[in-house]
Amino acid sequence: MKISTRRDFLRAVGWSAAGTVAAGGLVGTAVGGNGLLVARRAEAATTSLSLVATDGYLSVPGREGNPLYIFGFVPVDPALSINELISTYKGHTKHTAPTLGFLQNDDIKITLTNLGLVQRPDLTDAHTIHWHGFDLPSPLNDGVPEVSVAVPIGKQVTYFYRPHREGTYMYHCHFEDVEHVQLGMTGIVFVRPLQDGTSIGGFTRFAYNDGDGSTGYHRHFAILLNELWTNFHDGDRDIQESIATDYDPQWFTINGRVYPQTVLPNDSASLPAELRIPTPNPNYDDAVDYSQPNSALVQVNPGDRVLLRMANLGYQQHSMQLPGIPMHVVGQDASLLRNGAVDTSYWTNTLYIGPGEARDVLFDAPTYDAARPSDSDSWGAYNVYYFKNRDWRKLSNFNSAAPGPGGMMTEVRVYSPARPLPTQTAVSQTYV
Ligand SMILES: [Cu+2]
Repeated sequence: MKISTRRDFLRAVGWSAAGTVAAGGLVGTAVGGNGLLVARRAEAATTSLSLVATDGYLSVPGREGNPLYIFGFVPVDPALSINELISTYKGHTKHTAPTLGFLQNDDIKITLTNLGLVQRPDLTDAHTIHWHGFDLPSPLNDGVPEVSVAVPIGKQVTYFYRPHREGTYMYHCHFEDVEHVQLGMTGIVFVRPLQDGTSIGGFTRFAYNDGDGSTGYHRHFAILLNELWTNFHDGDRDIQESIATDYDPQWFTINGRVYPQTVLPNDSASLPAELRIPTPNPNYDDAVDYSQPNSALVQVNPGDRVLLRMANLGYQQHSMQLPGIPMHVVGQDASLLRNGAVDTSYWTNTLYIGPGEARDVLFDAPTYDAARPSDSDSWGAYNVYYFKNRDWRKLSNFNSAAPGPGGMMTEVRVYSPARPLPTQTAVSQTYV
């Protein structure tokens, strides 16, 4: 395509469907290594969703009555007008951002609306969405403000994606990114392989186009690691500068929660109060928000093959352990760990993951044994295995008077066959 006008440019980078969508569709054929399929499905779909960007607060043990100031993304009804979005969501953000899952080669449109900040009306920052780790982004839709557009307060931009390579990734705001990422604008995005829905090796759902079922799973869970450093959060709240080289976080989170918040279910207004995380919002006369929607609880049946879709958007490396259950790392940074015919996946009891990195980790849930350490919740009796940071300094909740571990830890609950869990229908589903 000869590019002579701005409209041609937008078409060339995929902004306008008319310029880029190939007609028809072949079911994909594997080419080369890494299980990359290139063709779109004949029934390739378009998914549209909407997010808003604004500020708010979240609760951590040790800061009772003094919640941490955050920025974040909230999923919203696309039918709402900008004024309706502002009146409903401005100042009521959440962390972490919703886990997004799409099928390889489908078209995705995400509309981002910047609602502005209640606590900092002086701060006129734009926001963007950056899908981190994708190897074929169109620059205009990549959310890096220096080379694409950013969304000013009161405005909307619709991003367009067609993810060609399956795997687990992450997304974040890229505007003033050291600040906005730490403030909470982070989430997991994953791309399901075209192989999904076929039956290979006894599985119908897979992490990758592996061709042999070696990345098949029964249940999958999004696990996003972050840290919280009070200076950034209190500094932004109070119009004070933070020096990033002094970074010294106090809380270590999974999906925006610290243990034992991590084992509460996904937030829902239908839950009893003791299963939700209330946050008094100082900007609204301490009216209660529920700002930490995403559970890190891993509920499984004995014998399930389980996929942990992990990413780290903190600024430190973490080492995660699951004592009692070996972990099989089959994917790294959205790449199948296979080099031609050579299997480069590995088994480990300690998983290392650096900032901006992703891992796909499989494990097999053990049989239920009533003689092992066990407990029960509203679903039933379970054996518990702890998925936790290896570093004891990251297993406490700063300043909290509550006894016991905290921080970057959650539970794998293997339920008694007396009441098995139903088939999982969504990533990170929780059962109460
Ligand atoms: Cu931002």
